Amino acid sequence: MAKHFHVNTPLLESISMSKHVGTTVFLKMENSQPSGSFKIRGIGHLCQQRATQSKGVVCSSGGNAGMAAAYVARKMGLPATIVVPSSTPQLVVQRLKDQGATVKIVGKVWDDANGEALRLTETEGLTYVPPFDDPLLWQGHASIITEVAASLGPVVKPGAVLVSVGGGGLLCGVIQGLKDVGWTDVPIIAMETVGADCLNAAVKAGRVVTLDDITSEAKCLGAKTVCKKAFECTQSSELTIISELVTDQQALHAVETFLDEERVLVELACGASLAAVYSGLIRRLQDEGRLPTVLGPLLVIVCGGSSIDMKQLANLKHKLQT
Ligand code: PLV
Repeated sequence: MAKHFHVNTPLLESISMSKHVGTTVFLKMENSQPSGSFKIRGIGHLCQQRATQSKGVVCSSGGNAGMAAAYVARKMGLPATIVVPSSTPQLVVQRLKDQGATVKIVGKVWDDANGEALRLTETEGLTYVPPFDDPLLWQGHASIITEVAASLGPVVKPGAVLVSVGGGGLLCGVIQGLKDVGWTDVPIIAMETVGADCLNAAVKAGRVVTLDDITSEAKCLGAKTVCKKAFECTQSSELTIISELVTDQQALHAVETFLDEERVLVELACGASLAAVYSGLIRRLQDEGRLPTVLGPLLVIVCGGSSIDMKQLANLKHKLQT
Protein backbone atom coordinates (compact mmCIF):
# COMPACT_ATOMS: atom_id res chain seq x y z
CA MET A 1 0.00 0.00 0.00
CA ALA A 2 1.11 3.60 -0.58
CA LYS A 3 3.03 5.20 2.29
CA HIS A 4 0.29 7.79 2.49
CA PHE A 5 -2.54 9.11 0.32
CA HIS A 6 -1.95 12.87 0.60
CA VAL A 7 0.56 14.87 -1.41
CA ASN A 8 3.15 17.36 -0.19
CA THR A 9 1.32 20.56 -1.13
CA PRO A 10 2.95 23.76 -2.43
CA LEU A 11 3.82 26.55 -0.03
CA LEU A 12 3.35 29.76 -1.99
CA GLU A 13 4.20 33.33 -1.10
CA SER A 14 1.29 35.63 -1.93
CA ILE A 15 2.35 39.12 -2.92
CA SER A 16 -1.21 40.46 -3.03
CA MET A 17 -2.17 39.05 0.38
CA SER A 18 1.11 40.32 1.80
CA LYS A 19 0.08 43.78 0.61
CA HIS A 20 -3.30 43.45 2.35
CA VAL A 21 -1.84 42.39 5.68
CA GLY A 22 1.49 44.26 5.70
CA THR A 23 3.64 41.18 6.31
CA THR A 24 4.75 38.23 4.18
CA VAL A 25 1.95 35.73 3.64
CA PHE A 26 2.60 32.06 2.89
CA LEU A 27 -0.23 29.92 1.56
CA LYS A 28 -0.24 26.18 2.29
CA MET A 29 -2.26 24.99 -0.69
CA GLU A 30 -4.31 22.13 0.77
CA ASN A 31 -6.88 22.74 -1.97
CA SER A 32 -4.48 20.84 -4.24
CA GLN A 33 -4.85 17.58 -2.32
CA PRO A 34 -6.32 14.75 -4.44
CA SER A 35 -9.60 14.90 -2.48
CA GLY A 36 -9.74 18.72 -2.65
CA SER A 37 -8.95 19.48 1.00
CA PHE A 38 -6.58 18.79 3.92
CA LYS A 39 -8.97 16.12 5.23
CA ILE A 40 -7.16 13.39 3.31
CA ARG A 41 -4.14 13.72 5.61
CA GLY A 42 -5.94 12.65 8.77
CA ILE A 43 -8.46 10.35 7.13
CA GLY A 44 -5.77 8.59 5.08
CA HIS A 45 -3.77 8.03 8.25
CA LEU A 46 -6.79 6.84 10.23
CA CYS A 47 -7.88 4.39 7.52
CA GLN A 48 -4.37 2.96 7.23
CA GLN A 49 -4.41 2.32 10.96
CA ARG A 50 -7.98 1.11 11.31
CA ALA A 51 -9.49 -0.03 8.03
CA THR A 52 -7.02 -2.49 6.48
CA GLN A 53 -9.13 -5.48 7.57
CA SER A 54 -12.40 -3.63 7.14
CA LYS A 55 -15.38 -4.69 5.04
CA GLY A 56 -16.10 -1.03 4.29
CA VAL A 57 -15.99 2.47 5.76
CA VAL A 58 -18.76 4.86 6.75
CA CYS A 59 -18.13 8.58 7.17
CA SER A 60 -20.46 11.37 8.25
CA SER A 61 -19.53 14.61 6.62
CA GLY A 62 -20.38 18.12 5.58
CA GLY A 63 -18.71 17.07 2.32
CA ASN A 64 -14.93 17.19 2.44
CA ALA A 65 -14.26 14.49 5.02
CA GLY A 66 -16.53 12.34 2.86
CA MET A 67 -14.54 13.20 -0.26
CA ALA A 68 -11.36 12.14 1.52
CA ALA A 69 -12.89 8.93 2.90
CA ALA A 70 -14.31 8.02 -0.53
CA TYR A 71 -10.96 8.65 -2.20
CA VAL A 72 -8.97 6.66 0.36
CA ALA A 73 -11.49 3.78 0.39
CA ARG A 74 -11.32 3.57 -3.42
CA LYS A 75 -7.54 3.39 -3.28
CA MET A 76 -7.74 0.71 -0.58
CA GLY A 77 -10.32 -1.26 -2.57
CA LEU A 78 -13.02 -0.81 0.09
CA PRO A 79 -16.65 0.26 -0.32
CA ALA A 80 -17.46 3.66 1.20
CA THR A 81 -20.77 4.95 2.51
CA ILE A 82 -20.86 8.70 3.05
CA VAL A 83 -23.69 10.19 5.11
CA VAL A 84 -24.30 13.88 4.49
CA PRO A 85 -26.99 16.30 5.67
CA SER A 86 -29.55 17.77 3.27
CA SER A 87 -27.66 21.08 3.32
CA THR A 88 -24.87 19.46 1.27
CA PRO A 89 -25.00 20.82 -2.31
CA GLN A 90 -25.89 18.44 -5.13
CA LEU A 91 -22.51 19.07 -6.72
CA VAL A 92 -20.78 17.43 -3.72
CA VAL A 93 -23.19 14.49 -3.74
CA GLN A 94 -22.27 13.96 -7.41
CA ARG A 95 -18.55 14.30 -6.71
CA LEU A 96 -18.85 11.70 -3.93
CA LYS A 97 -20.64 9.32 -6.30
CA ASP A 98 -17.95 9.93 -8.91
CA GLN A 99 -15.42 8.73 -6.28
CA GLY A 100 -17.41 5.49 -6.18
CA ALA A 101 -19.12 6.12 -2.82
CA THR A 102 -22.67 5.29 -1.80
CA VAL A 103 -24.24 8.52 -0.57
CA LYS A 104 -26.99 8.74 2.06
CA ILE A 105 -28.66 12.07 2.81
CA VAL A 106 -29.87 12.17 6.41
CA GLY A 107 -31.06 15.10 8.54
CA LYS A 108 -30.52 18.82 8.31
CA VAL A 109 -27.01 19.30 9.70
CA TRP A 110 -23.86 17.21 10.15
CA ASP A 111 -24.80 16.12 13.69
CA ASP A 112 -27.91 14.37 12.29
CA ALA A 113 -25.89 12.63 9.57
CA ASN A 114 -23.38 11.51 12.18
CA GLY A 115 -26.13 9.74 14.15
CA GLU A 116 -26.91 7.65 11.07
CA ALA A 117 -23.20 6.91 10.41
CA LEU A 118 -22.83 5.63 13.98
CA ARG A 119 -25.93 3.50 13.54
CA LEU A 120 -24.52 1.95 10.33
CA THR A 121 -21.26 1.25 12.14
CA GLU A 122 -23.22 -0.87 14.60
CA THR A 123 -25.72 -2.55 12.28
CA GLU A 124 -23.51 -3.11 9.21
CA GLY A 125 -20.17 -3.67 10.94
CA LEU A 126 -18.51 -0.87 8.95
CA THR A 127 -15.43 1.05 10.07
CA TYR A 128 -16.45 4.49 11.32
CA VAL A 129 -14.46 7.40 9.92
CA PRO A 130 -15.04 10.52 12.02
CA PRO A 131 -14.52 13.87 10.27
CA PHE A 132 -12.73 15.72 13.07
CA ASP A 133 -12.71 14.10 16.52
CA ASP A 134 -9.96 11.49 16.69
CA PRO A 135 -6.26 11.63 17.65
CA LEU A 136 -5.34 9.70 14.48
CA LEU A 137 -6.87 12.49 12.38
CA TRP A 138 -4.92 15.14 14.28
CA GLN A 139 -1.72 13.16 13.84
CA GLY A 140 -2.36 13.03 10.10
CA HIS A 141 -3.21 16.74 9.84
CA ALA A 142 -0.05 17.62 11.80
CA SER A 143 1.96 16.78 8.67
CA ILE A 144 0.82 20.16 7.26
CA ILE A 145 3.09 21.90 9.75
CA THR A 146 6.03 19.51 9.43
CA GLU A 147 5.94 20.08 5.67
CA VAL A 148 5.82 23.85 6.16
CA ALA A 149 8.80 23.68 8.53
CA ALA A 150 10.74 21.63 5.97
CA SER A 151 9.85 24.12 3.18
CA LEU A 152 10.73 27.23 5.20
CA GLY A 153 14.00 25.85 6.51
CA PRO A 154 15.53 26.34 9.94
CA VAL A 155 15.76 30.16 9.99
CA VAL A 156 12.19 31.13 9.06
CA LYS A 157 9.33 30.72 11.54
CA PRO A 158 5.72 31.87 11.02
CA GLY A 159 4.51 34.87 13.02
CA ALA A 160 1.03 33.32 13.23
CA VAL A 161 -1.05 30.54 11.66
CA LEU A 162 -4.53 31.04 10.29
CA VAL A 163 -6.96 28.08 10.28
CA SER A 164 -10.67 27.52 9.79
CA VAL A 165 -12.54 25.62 12.51
CA GLY A 166 -15.50 23.31 11.99
CA GLY A 167 -15.40 20.57 14.60
CA GLY A 168 -11.81 21.46 15.49
CA GLY A 169 -9.87 18.59 13.89
CA LEU A 170 -7.71 20.82 11.72
CA LEU A 171 -7.01 23.05 14.71
CA CYS A 172 -5.93 20.05 16.82
CA GLY A 173 -3.71 18.86 13.98
CA VAL A 174 -2.06 22.25 13.59
CA ILE A 175 -1.46 22.38 17.35
CA GLN A 176 0.08 18.91 17.23
CA GLY A 177 2.26 19.96 14.27
CA LEU A 178 3.44 23.15 15.98
CA LYS A 179 4.42 21.05 19.02
CA ASP A 180 6.19 18.50 16.80
CA VAL A 181 8.42 21.16 15.22
CA GLY A 182 8.93 23.20 18.41
CA TRP A 183 6.89 26.23 17.30
CA THR A 184 4.68 26.45 20.41
CA ASP A 185 5.24 30.22 20.61
CA VAL A 186 3.46 30.74 17.26
CA PRO A 187 -0.11 31.99 17.87
CA ILE A 188 -3.02 30.38 16.02
CA ILE A 189 -5.93 32.42 14.76
CA ALA A 190 -8.94 30.08 14.71
CA MET A 191 -11.59 31.34 12.29
CA GLU A 192 -15.29 30.53 12.11
CA THR A 193 -18.32 32.12 10.53
CA VAL A 194 -21.16 33.62 12.54
CA GLY A 195 -23.77 30.83 12.76
CA ALA A 196 -21.16 28.01 12.63
CA ASP A 197 -19.28 29.23 15.66
CA CYS A 198 -19.14 26.29 18.07
CA LEU A 199 -15.55 27.00 19.18
CA ASN A 200 -16.15 30.71 19.71
CA ALA A 201 -19.35 29.96 21.66
CA ALA A 202 -17.42 27.50 23.85
CA VAL A 203 -14.63 30.01 24.47
CA LYS A 204 -17.20 32.66 25.44
CA ALA A 205 -19.09 30.24 27.73
CA GLY A 206 -15.92 28.77 29.25
CA ARG A 207 -17.15 25.26 28.48
CA VAL A 208 -18.13 23.13 25.48
CA VAL A 209 -21.61 24.13 24.33
CA THR A 210 -23.93 22.86 21.61
CA LEU A 211 -25.32 25.39 19.15
CA ASP A 212 -29.11 25.32 18.59
CA ASP A 213 -28.68 25.36 14.82
CA ILE A 214 -26.23 26.04 12.02
CA THR A 215 -27.31 29.27 10.35
CA SER A 216 -24.14 29.97 8.36
CA GLU A 217 -23.86 28.98 4.71
CA ALA A 218 -20.38 27.63 5.45
CA LYS A 219 -21.88 24.19 6.02
CA CYS A 220 -18.49 22.48 6.20
CA LEU A 221 -17.84 24.45 9.38
CA GLY A 222 -21.25 23.35 10.61
CA ALA A 223 -20.66 21.08 13.58
CA LYS A 224 -22.92 22.10 16.47
CA THR A 225 -20.36 21.06 19.10
CA VAL A 226 -16.60 21.54 18.92
CA CYS A 227 -14.45 18.56 19.90
CA LYS A 228 -13.38 18.58 23.54
CA LYS A 229 -9.69 18.53 22.75
CA ALA A 230 -9.88 21.73 20.64
CA PHE A 231 -11.70 23.56 23.41
CA GLU A 232 -9.24 22.32 26.05
CA CYS A 233 -6.35 23.64 23.94
CA THR A 234 -7.90 27.13 24.02
CA GLN A 235 -7.86 26.94 27.83
CA SER A 236 -4.25 25.80 28.10
CA SER A 237 -1.32 28.18 28.40
CA GLU A 238 0.86 25.96 26.20
CA LEU A 239 -0.20 27.77 23.02
CA THR A 240 -2.02 30.99 22.15
CA ILE A 241 -5.27 30.42 20.28
CA ILE A 242 -7.27 33.46 19.22
CA SER A 243 -10.86 32.60 18.31
CA GLU A 244 -12.43 35.04 15.82
CA LEU A 245 -15.54 35.29 13.67
CA VAL A 246 -16.39 36.68 10.27
CA THR A 247 -19.77 36.95 8.60
CA ASP A 248 -20.76 34.76 5.65
CA GLN A 249 -20.62 37.91 3.52
CA GLN A 250 -17.00 38.52 4.53
CA ALA A 251 -16.12 34.86 3.86
CA LEU A 252 -17.78 35.05 0.44
CA HIS A 253 -15.99 38.29 -0.41
CA ALA A 254 -12.74 36.57 0.56
CA VAL A 255 -13.49 33.60 -1.71
CA GLU A 256 -14.07 36.02 -4.61
CA THR A 257 -10.97 38.09 -3.89
CA PHE A 258 -8.87 34.93 -3.61
CA LEU A 259 -10.23 33.74 -6.95
CA ASP A 260 -9.39 37.10 -8.56
CA GLU A 261 -5.96 37.51 -7.02
CA GLU A 262 -4.68 33.92 -6.68
CA ARG A 263 -6.80 32.30 -9.43
CA VAL A 264 -7.96 29.55 -7.07
CA LEU A 265 -11.56 28.72 -6.14
CA VAL A 266 -12.15 27.54 -2.56
CA GLU A 267 -15.33 27.07 -0.55
CA LEU A 268 -16.82 29.32 2.10
CA ALA A 269 -15.32 27.23 4.94
CA CYS A 270 -11.88 28.22 3.65
CA GLY A 271 -13.02 31.78 2.94
CA ALA A 272 -13.47 32.20 6.70
CA SER A 273 -9.69 32.04 7.11
CA LEU A 274 -8.92 34.14 4.05
CA ALA A 275 -11.32 36.81 5.30
CA ALA A 276 -9.04 37.42 8.28
CA VAL A 277 -6.55 38.84 5.79
CA TYR A 278 -8.92 40.70 3.45
CA SER A 279 -11.25 42.12 6.12
CA GLY A 280 -8.47 43.77 8.14
CA LEU A 281 -8.91 41.42 11.12
CA ILE A 282 -5.19 40.70 11.40
CA ARG A 283 -4.42 44.40 11.52
CA ARG A 284 -7.14 44.87 14.17
CA LEU A 285 -5.59 42.12 16.32
CA GLN A 286 -2.25 43.93 15.99
CA ASP A 287 -3.86 47.26 16.96
CA GLU A 288 -5.44 45.56 19.98
CA GLY A 289 -2.05 44.19 21.03
CA ARG A 290 -3.22 40.58 20.61
CA LEU A 291 -0.70 40.01 17.83
CA PRO A 292 2.73 41.67 17.67
CA THR A 293 2.93 44.90 15.66
CA VAL A 294 5.92 43.54 13.81
CA LEU A 295 4.55 40.19 12.77
CA GLY A 296 6.61 37.40 11.22
CA PRO A 297 5.28 35.65 8.11
CA LEU A 298 1.60 34.78 8.27
CA LEU A 299 0.92 31.14 7.43
CA VAL A 300 -2.52 30.63 5.91
CA ILE A 301 -3.80 27.07 5.70
CA VAL A 302 -5.80 27.12 2.45
CA CYS A 303 -8.01 24.23 3.54
CA GLY A 304 -9.77 24.07 0.13
CA GLY A 305 -13.09 22.25 -0.22
CA SER A 306 -15.20 20.70 -2.95
CA SER A 307 -18.52 22.42 -2.16
CA ILE A 308 -17.94 25.11 -4.76
CA ASP A 309 -18.18 25.78 -8.46
CA MET A 310 -19.19 28.89 -10.42
CA LYS A 311 -22.90 28.02 -10.11
CA GLN A 312 -22.64 27.48 -6.35
CA LEU A 313 -20.70 30.74 -6.05
CA ALA A 314 -23.51 32.56 -7.87
CA ASN A 315 -26.11 30.86 -5.60
CA LEU A 316 -24.25 31.96 -2.49
CA LYS A 317 -23.94 35.49 -3.81
CA HIS A 318 -27.67 35.60 -4.45
CA LYS A 319 -28.53 34.12 -1.02
CA LEU A 320 -26.19 36.36 0.95
CA GLN A 321 -27.16 39.59 -0.80
CA THR A 322 -30.83 39.26 0.10
N1 PLV B 1 -15.43 19.85 7.23
C1 PLV B 1 -15.93 18.62 7.80
C2 PLV B 1 -16.90 18.83 8.91
O1 PLV B 1 -18.13 19.34 8.47
C3 PLV B 1 -16.43 17.70 6.71
O2 PLV B 1 -17.17 16.79 6.99
O3 PLV B 1 -16.03 17.87 5.58
N2 PLV B 1 -12.22 23.62 5.86
C4 PLV B 1 -12.90 22.74 5.11
C5 PLV B 1 -12.88 22.92 3.63
C6 PLV B 1 -13.62 21.70 5.72
O4 PLV B 1 -14.30 20.83 4.98
C7 PLV B 1 -13.65 21.60 7.13
C8 PLV B 1 -14.38 20.50 7.85
C9 PLV B 1 -12.90 22.54 7.87
C10 PLV B 1 -12.21 23.53 7.20
C11 PLV B 1 -12.83 22.51 9.36
O5 PLV B 1 -12.20 21.38 9.80
P1 PLV B 1 -12.52 20.74 11.23
O6 PLV B 1 -13.88 20.19 11.19
O7 PLV B 1 -11.47 19.72 11.36
O8 PLV B 1 -12.40 21.85 12.19
C12 PLV B 1 -19.09 19.55 9.51
